[in-house]
Amino acid sequence: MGVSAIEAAQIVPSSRQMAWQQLEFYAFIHFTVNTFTDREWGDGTESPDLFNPTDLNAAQWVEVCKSAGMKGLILTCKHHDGFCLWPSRWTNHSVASSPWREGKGDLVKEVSDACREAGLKFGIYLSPWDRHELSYGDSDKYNAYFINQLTELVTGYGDLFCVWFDGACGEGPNGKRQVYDWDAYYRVIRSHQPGAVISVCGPDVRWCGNEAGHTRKVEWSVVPASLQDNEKIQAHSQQADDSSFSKRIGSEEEDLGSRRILSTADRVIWYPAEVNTSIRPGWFYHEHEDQQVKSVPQLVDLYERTVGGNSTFLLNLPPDRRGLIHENDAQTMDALGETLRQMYGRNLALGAKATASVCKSDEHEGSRATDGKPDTYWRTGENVEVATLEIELGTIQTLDRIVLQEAIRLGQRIERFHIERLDQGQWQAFYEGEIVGYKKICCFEPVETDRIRICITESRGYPTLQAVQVYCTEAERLNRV
Ligand code: FUL
Repeated sequence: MGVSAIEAAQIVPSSRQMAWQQLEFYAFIHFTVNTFTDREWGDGTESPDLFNPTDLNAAQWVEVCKSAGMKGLILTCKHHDGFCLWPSRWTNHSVASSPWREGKGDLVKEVSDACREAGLKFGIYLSPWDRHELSYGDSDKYNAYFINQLTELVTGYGDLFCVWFDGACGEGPNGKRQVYDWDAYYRVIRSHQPGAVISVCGPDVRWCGNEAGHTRKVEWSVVPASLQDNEKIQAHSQQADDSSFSKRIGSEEEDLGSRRILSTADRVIWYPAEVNTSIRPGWFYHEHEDQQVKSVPQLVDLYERTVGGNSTFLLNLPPDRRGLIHENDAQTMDALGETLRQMYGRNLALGAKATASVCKSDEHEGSRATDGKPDTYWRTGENVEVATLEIELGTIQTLDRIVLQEAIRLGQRIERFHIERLDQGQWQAFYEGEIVGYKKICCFEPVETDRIRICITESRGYPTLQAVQVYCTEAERLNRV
């Protein structure tokens, strides 16, 4: 029993996890009959006649996502009400029975095509819980139905970057609780979409534990393997048809990967976190929430805590009854993108001289962390767990953000660090941190200096840094005004 820190550092991401992590920020799109009934959960009795967006334009959704700097989009192809946004041959409860595009439409196709055209990755949400389908609860029969639908989606719409499953589960009309055959679902995905991560109720991407935008101070990507089954447990998922989920903080465990946790684990895996939340209180569009769109400063804060906290950021944007992302949300996303581009547009350490206290070889010398290249990195030799990296900015600069990235292909290793600046010949610490992982955005009050030093004081085996970037976001923001 127990895994050592060195053993944990050997665990690395799969190539699909690596590709997914690099997307950083992407959209959830919740859209179905609920948009027209003003509900969060449909009960499956909704008539397909209700589904009739008057002005649907997937290109607008994609443009909105791109304007904010998002790299992908996940569409609710079927939510709990069972209504399919594509003309599934396994049910009539779909767009084919709706007045939209006279029953000839295929929204999954329109959205996946729009994504491809605009260079966004496309992913699918498919709810296993289906409140319309009569076979639900007759486990084998429903599992076959579900696999048929899943197969349509994973074979008919090009490459997917993600299949997103939640664990919601209920009783079928026969009064029996459905038992999902997760392993069979995973096999279908792996065989047709080997590049797609399976998220939440899946082996590749971990739900951060809440939908309120709460983030952990320390988010490990190497965690006990037992967490892989966590969200399959129905008690952990949304329990009621309301918006209270967006205020609740579940899964309170703050520490999932420290040495203390490792010492109690049987096995650890690479299982990185995704933070999902909605730009409005609900997942689906409700007119009465038009004035409750999160503000740009709130979203910047979320971005810095999620993407900058070794997680990815999955932000929901619900299209309205026209089939468009509402102006308030669209304008906010555009302003968010503009703000992030301003804040993170000018890396003051790009190409800066960086000197390491120790490095494994010339190939991994300190300046590899400031060369702006994603595939080069600084690392020390084996068993050198404490090291510093000094960066010369050339002239005195004002800074308030430092972005650090580990070369996670070699595992997640840094456990504790602080950052110092040279002030009249003296090194002074101004920031203390714990993990880094794929990306850590260190936010602090502006300091002035021409030299900083990253001091890694605890790590697993040896530390690496693939990137050190330095920004003065406040000045960039002020320049704009
Ligand atoms: C939950 C669902 O119950 C919500 O309606 C929403 O789709 C959210 C992302 O997942 O489990």
